[in-house]
Amino acid sequence: RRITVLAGGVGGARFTRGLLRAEPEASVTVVANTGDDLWLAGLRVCPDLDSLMYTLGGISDDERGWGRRDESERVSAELNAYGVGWPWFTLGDLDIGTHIARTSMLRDGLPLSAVTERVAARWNLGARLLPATDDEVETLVTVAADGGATERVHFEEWWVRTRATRPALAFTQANVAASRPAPGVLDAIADADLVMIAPSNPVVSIGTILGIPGIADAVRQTDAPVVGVSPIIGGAVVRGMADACLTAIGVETSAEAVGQHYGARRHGGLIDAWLVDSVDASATRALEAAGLRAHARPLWFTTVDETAAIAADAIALATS
Ligand code: GDP
Ligand code: FO1
Ligand code: CA
Repeated sequence: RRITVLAGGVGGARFTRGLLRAEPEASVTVVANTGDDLWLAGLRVCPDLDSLMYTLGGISDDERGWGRRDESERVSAELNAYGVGWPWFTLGDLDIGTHIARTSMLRDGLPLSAVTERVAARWNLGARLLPATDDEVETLVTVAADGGATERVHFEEWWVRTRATRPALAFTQANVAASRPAPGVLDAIADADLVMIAPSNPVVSIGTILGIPGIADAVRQTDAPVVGVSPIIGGAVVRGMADACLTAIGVETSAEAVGQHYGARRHGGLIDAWLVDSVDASATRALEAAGLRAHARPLWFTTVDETAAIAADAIALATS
């Protein structure tokens, strides 16, 4: 069975780890968000690709959800002393090794997709990892500035430096109109037996992937069923800042509203089925009325086995 997952960082990585346990025989392709990527201290940093690689490779700091386990921060301290980079954005020493390797290959002229394949080959991921695009498409957040003006800051600055305390007025993806899906992305969606939308941030993770010209159409047109898992439980984000992102695009922070936002494929939307948490069971009727298959069950990723059971239920909902 060929399964293609659209994924962001932590939510996408944890979900995919469970999926691989539930479906050890499946051939899984992960299409990863690259909108959080940035140049920092001369290095190309790809937070969501790295969260996926480290988590699936079994080398992640699971408490934080990003970065390597058993990490040290000596190089970051040196960079801070030189005034290079962002003092509030910490790059671990082992993580910097990944960024140097990646940047070196990019400098040699390889596209990000080829670089990712080479870097990921070191770890036994059990899945193929594809960046959504080889082009630099970075998410910018519009926030209010002094004197009634607005300014745009990089997503990581808005989130990590100011913890989403400046209300987001809009999200834009620099350069997105001219970008193209990375090689293999459209085929992975068209040729899949099942497409899954991970419980990732619907705006800055999944929204950014779907904004790359051609990807949303591929999802609408694939012969495979498309199933999503809600990142919202009981009207709240499990972690992160998806609520602040959803508010900016005028979508309520609820499992039902996010399912409706993706919309039923039979009515021109992106999904056929939507898995919500048990506390959101009352939303299933409205979701079904909107043309979706809907089912409720606990959606907390407490253990890898429990996450595998969630992934298995999502597959059953989409394919039963
Ligand atoms: P990021 O790139 O690290 O922000 O990660 P993603 O975009 O992949 O996922 C972030 C989303 O994961 C957040 O909106 C959370 O609501 C969701 N999430 C995190 N843990 C869980 C969980 O245990 N269950 C569910 N259903 N969603 C989760
Ligand atoms: N998140 C933080 O909250 N603080 C950091 O200093 C930080 C550094 C960092 C370095 C590399 C990397 O791949 C990820 C990093 N993150 C950090 C996490 C991450 O950028 C964001 O939490 C997610 O992208 C949010 O979607
Ligand atoms: Ca992210």
